[in-house]
Amino acid sequence: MSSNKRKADFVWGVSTSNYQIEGAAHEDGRGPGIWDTFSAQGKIANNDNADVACDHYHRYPEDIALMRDMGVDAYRFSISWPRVLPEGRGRINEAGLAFYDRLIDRLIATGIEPWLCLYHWDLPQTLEDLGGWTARDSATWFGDFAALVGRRYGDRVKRIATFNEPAVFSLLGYAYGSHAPGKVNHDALLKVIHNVNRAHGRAVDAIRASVERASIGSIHNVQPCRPASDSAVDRIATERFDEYWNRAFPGPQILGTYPPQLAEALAPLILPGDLAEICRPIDWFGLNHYGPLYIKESTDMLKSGFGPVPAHIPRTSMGWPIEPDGLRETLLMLDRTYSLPIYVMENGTATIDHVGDNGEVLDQDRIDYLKAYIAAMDDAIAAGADVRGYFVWSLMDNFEWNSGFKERFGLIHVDYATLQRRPKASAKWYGELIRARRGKQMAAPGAETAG
Ligand code: IFM
Repeated sequence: MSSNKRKADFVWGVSTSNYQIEGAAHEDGRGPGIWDTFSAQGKIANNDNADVACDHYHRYPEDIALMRDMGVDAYRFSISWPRVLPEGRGRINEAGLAFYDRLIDRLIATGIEPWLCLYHWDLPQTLEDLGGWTARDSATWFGDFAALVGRRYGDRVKRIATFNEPAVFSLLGYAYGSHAPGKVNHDALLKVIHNVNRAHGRAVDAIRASVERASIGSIHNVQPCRPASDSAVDRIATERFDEYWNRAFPGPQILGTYPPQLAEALAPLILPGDLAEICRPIDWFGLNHYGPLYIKESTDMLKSGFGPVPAHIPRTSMGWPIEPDGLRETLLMLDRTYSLPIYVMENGTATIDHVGDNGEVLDQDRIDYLKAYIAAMDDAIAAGADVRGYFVWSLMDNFEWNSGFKERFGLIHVDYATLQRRPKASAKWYGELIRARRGKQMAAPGAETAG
């Protein structure tokens, strides 16, 4: 596809995930998931939980109206596995499936394209009790779940991703213990990596078989890994960490091979035929990107850990480095390595937002961040990277996993006491950017633009 055509079709969107916004944790037959268990163990800041979250389950019409006001082309959301299959397999919960029918139908009626992600970290607890992703059977469970979703929504939804950030939930869940299910176990981590990859392959096949003209991707967090110091040990730790964080999933899924250190560690788990089952043709690469990582040798299980961000680099309220050029570098690297069209499926920042006396939320830091990162994406496109869309994380403030509600990533402010939504200054800014860019595309179809 020529770069002219690419620009004219560029997709501007916003992203969320089911567990972070839906709430209704105990309604309409949803089963428990691993994050419900993890939260009940007191593992979340401020002892928060997502039982209510943003109450999107009931307020989705208002949320779609807010998206319409912003003028986005597309909305990326995820399906709650325990809402549609309360035990993870077998018994289907019709009420859960019907919720996503309502959501999808309303998006389409509003002119917003639904982009569906199958797994954003909400594993049914019943499956976890059977070993979760450490069990080889998990690939079959996930393939069956994907087939159910494909059959039910595939007439209306064509853009489907298998997993969101498999490296994050695997490593934080099994190497660092800071995310559900809160384990620290190297053997388990290796099994999880391989089984999640096998599950991806099964899901791709299930979606191809059930959805006509499906456009399938997988969404990965990819971040340049930089040694926190010049020492040899930090450089070695960084190489090791880069394999686990950036390459353990896209490598086998798209290129059919694990990176070298992982290939050796995983050898006893890889059965004949596994790699062919994992490496199924997909249509696009979903990139989630926030900033680079500074890695140091550590006493953690992987002997690699998160080091300090150099003092001169600005940081977000979560301490994440703000380095837009890292996005340009990452997009060009992905384009060279995987040769797939790329969609930026998440980019954004946590900021400390206050509601002013007149109800305004002036989040200039978020606007500055988004402007700089979108400019870096433009630079990557100008340098030849095949980037076809950009989605802000996130549509609205939400449950930021083990940080609870204290970190706010939204374009829309959510008052968790009243559940009132208020578009922040950044929502207005993003809407204007989309209109300006679309205006240029329509004025000169196919022209390269930089608004
Ligand atoms: O909130 C998360 C999201 O669920 C996955 N990507 C990163 C976001 C910000 O931490």
